[in-house]
Amino acid sequence: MSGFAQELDARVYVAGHRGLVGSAIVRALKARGYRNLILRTSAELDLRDSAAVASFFEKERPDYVFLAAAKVGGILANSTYPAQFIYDNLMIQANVIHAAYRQAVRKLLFLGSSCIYPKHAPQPMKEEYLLTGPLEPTNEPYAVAKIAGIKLCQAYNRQYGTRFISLMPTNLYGPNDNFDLETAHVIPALIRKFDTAKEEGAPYVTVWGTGTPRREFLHVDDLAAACLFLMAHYDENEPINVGTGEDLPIAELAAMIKEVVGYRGEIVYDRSKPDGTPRKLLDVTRIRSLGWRPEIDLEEGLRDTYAWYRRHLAGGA
Ligand code: GFB
Repeated sequence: MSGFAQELDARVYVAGHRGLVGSAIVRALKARGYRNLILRTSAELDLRDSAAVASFFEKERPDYVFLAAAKVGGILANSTYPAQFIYDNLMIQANVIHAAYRQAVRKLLFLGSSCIYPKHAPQPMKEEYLLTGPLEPTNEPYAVAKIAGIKLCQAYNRQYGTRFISLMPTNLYGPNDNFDLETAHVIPALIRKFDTAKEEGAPYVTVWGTGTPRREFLHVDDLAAACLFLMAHYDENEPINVGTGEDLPIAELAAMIKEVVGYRGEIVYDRSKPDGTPRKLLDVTRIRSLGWRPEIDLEEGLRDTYAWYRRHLAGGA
């Protein structure tokens, strides 16, 4: 059992601390009283550069690493920039995981994604469905990189006796998300679209696809709580799913966001845009059996995220 929960003086490196996930992990660590956080922006440390990552680890010698740095994006960004999605993620993971091994990091937590599972996996998706069928084509390069990250952790554990764990989050949302319409995931995209339409009095909002795909959404503060919990309590070689265990159709999500924003116009579906995978619900039996469950329900989380958007980005985003 790790002493992470008690070691408030430990040197904790959060890779990707400005992103949706990394910033939530930093908030959670600070709230628990961790005093020695190691943080670098991508301008200060390019994680795709092996030599730079190796010398950073040699100098800083972190005890614990949360690997939340990644090239991420919504369905359109994944299809538009497949080379960057596979290259950046492979490099970031390989460099950080190898340096963590070389510098004898006590424990590392790698963040994967629910898109690692086969497109037509039975629902809900159990951890053991990994590599049992073809992937969803719109994000295959990203998924292949994330699968490589899991395999890196497992191979290093087996050969070198490291303690590198992998966590598979479902679709995430919350403060510090990317609200750029071309590259965003569905929740920030729809928050922005409905908010702009309300401000401008537009008669309708366009939602991509058919509205029928189902997705599961987890607030990033719940994910961050799970990351700290697993850093303290999970030591298995197998990845572990983190989600709510509940999903809903995109059409229902759109109706909820419309309501939260207070927009009164219509919703129009653009069927020229891809639906992506039909369903992506995680089986969360494993993490539930360890005693962890999420606390923020979707409506509350959407209200919180919309309030954050209004405070930080509305108008100038
Ligand atoms: O969130 P999203 O981009 O990612 O799309 P995926 C989810 C669903 O919402 C798709 C629909 O069916 C979209 O067609 N959608 C409707 C929209 N309106 C919009 C919109 O305005 N913007 C966006 N982005 N979607 C990603 C993967 O897949 O999920 C990543 O590409 C990653 O690799 C991430 O795994 C969690 O759930 O389809």
